Amino acid sequence: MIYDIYLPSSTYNHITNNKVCKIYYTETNIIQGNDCPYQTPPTMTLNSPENNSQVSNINATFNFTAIDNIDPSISCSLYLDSALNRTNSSVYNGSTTFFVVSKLGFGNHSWNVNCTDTDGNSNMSERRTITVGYVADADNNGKVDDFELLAYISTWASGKVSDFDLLSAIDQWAKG
Ligand SMILES: [Ca+2]
Ligand SMILES: [Ca+2]
Repeated sequence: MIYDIYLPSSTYNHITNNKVCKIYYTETNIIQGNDCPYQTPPTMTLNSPENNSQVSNINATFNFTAIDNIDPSISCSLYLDSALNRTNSSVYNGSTTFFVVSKLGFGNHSWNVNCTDTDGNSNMSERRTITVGYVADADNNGKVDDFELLAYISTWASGKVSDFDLLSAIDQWAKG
């Protein structure tokens, strides 16, 4: 036979706000296991940019989804090159969240996200690498519009991007 016994949080140092753990005992008082939902940290999925992708030197959009087992709102921070860049302290559980960063320096950078739930449990996402360069889709909306193409042609004319990259940009522009 298994009993459910609810113990007050004060018996556990790691639990705050009078929250309880559920401990399962057998008749012989041996703990069968415990269930402490207030100790479970959020988990994060990085959506974009992809690992090893190229992003615009003008605007880079970092997109992720954070999920927590309980809390409706989570605090999440963006780390660039292991340094805290910015924090959104009211990320909705399960929603897609964006951080837009302007004028990242050229070259390689790493990015990852750290989220903390309201019980103080935190978790770190995977870390991805991106390369910042001249990208035709400067505003990161997935399309190359007329103005972006014209700007990219000037960048190409000044020798900063290859013919191949320009042709790819024209291709993207033609697709609308
Ligand atoms: Ca949690
Ligand atoms: Ca665009």
